[in-house]
Amino acid sequence: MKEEQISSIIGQYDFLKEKKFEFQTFGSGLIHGTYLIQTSDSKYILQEFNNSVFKYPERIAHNQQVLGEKGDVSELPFALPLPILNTLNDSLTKFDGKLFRLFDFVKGETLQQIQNSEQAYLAAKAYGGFASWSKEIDASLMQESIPNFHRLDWRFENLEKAAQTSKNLKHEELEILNFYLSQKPLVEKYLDFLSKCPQRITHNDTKINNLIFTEDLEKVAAVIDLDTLMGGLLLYDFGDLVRTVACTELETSRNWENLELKPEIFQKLLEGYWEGISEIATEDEAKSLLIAGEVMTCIMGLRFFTDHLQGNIYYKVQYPEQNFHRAKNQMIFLRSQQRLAPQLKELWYKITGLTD
Ligand code: GN1
Ligand code: MG
Repeated sequence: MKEEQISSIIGQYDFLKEKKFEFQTFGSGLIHGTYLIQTSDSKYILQEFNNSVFKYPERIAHNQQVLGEKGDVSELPFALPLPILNTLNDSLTKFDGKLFRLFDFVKGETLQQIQNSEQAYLAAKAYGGFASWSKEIDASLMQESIPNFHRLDWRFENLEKAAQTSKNLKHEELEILNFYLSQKPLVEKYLDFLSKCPQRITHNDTKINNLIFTEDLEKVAAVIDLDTLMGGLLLYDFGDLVRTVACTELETSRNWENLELKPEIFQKLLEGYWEGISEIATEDEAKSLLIAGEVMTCIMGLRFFTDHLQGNIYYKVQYPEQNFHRAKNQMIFLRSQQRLAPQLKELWYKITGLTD
C-alpha cells in the first residue's frame, strides 16, 4: 500500500486526521494484511480485512460490539484489542472496495511455539479466564462468523460426501480416509456433550500465536485475533490448545516417528485452563475437556483431508501433497491422544478433583 492510501484510510478516524505518520508491514499473519502505523505519540495496527476467508465481516463486527457492550474489558488481566470506531461509528472502514480495521498497538512478543511449560499454563489460563469473564454474556446474541466452524459432525459428513466422489485413491490415502471414517464414536461423544453443555463465548482459534506475551514472556499481555469469536463449547478452546501446544511437532511436520502428545504439557494446559474456568464449569463441561484435544484434532484432520480430496481450495499449500500430509500429521497425533487417554484421565482427576 502507498502512503496516500493509508492516509485516506486513517483520515476516516477523527483523532488521526491530518496527523503525520510512518508505516510498515507487520507480523506473520497469513489471512489479513497488517501494517504498523506510528504517529509522534502512538502506535496502531491497520488491518486489510480478508473478505474471502471471512465472508461475513458484519457478523464479526456485531460479535465484537456485543462483547464490548456487555462485558467490561477493563476487568480482564490482559488487553483485548477491539477495533477502534471510525467517524461513522463503524469498526470497518471502506476504501477502494476493500475493508480495513484499526487497533491500538499492544507491545510485546508473540510465540510460534512455547519455550517452556509455564507458557502453556499461562496461555491456557488466559483463554480460560476469558471464558469466565464473559460468562454473563448471552451466547445466543452472537452470530456465526463462519457457519458450523467447529461442528465435528458436519466436518465428518463433508468428508463422507467428498469421499463418495473421489475415485482411484492411493493405498495411503485410503488408509487415512478409513482412519477418519472410523472416528464415528468420537463424533457421537461430541454430539452428546453438545446436547449437554451450555453455549459460551469462545475464542475458537486458541493457538499460542494468538496471544501477545509481555517482553519478559512472564505474563499474557493480550488475547488477539477475535474474528472467530462466537458462541461455542469450552471444549473447542481447550481442545485447540491441546492440539497446537501439547504436540511434539508442528502441524506442518512430517517427522512422523516423533509425533506424539506430551503429557506434561497437557497437564500444564489443564491446570491453567481449569484455573480459568473452574468457577463456571458444569460437570459435563469439565468432562468434555477429556475429549477436547481429540475433537479439535479430528476436526482439523477432516478439514485437511477433505481439502486434499477437493484439490486444496481452502488452505494455502506449499506443495500439492501438503494437505494430505497435514491430515496424516493430525491422524498420528489423534492416535497418540487416544492411546494416552487413560494417563490423561488420571491427570484430569488430580487437577479437577472430580470423580466419574
Ligand atoms: C486457520 O489461518 P489461521 O492459522 O489463523 C483456521 C483454523 C485452523 C488453522 C490451522 C478461519 O487458522 O481454524 O486451526 O488454520 N482458521 C480458519 O492451521 O479457517
Ligand atoms: Mg487466526
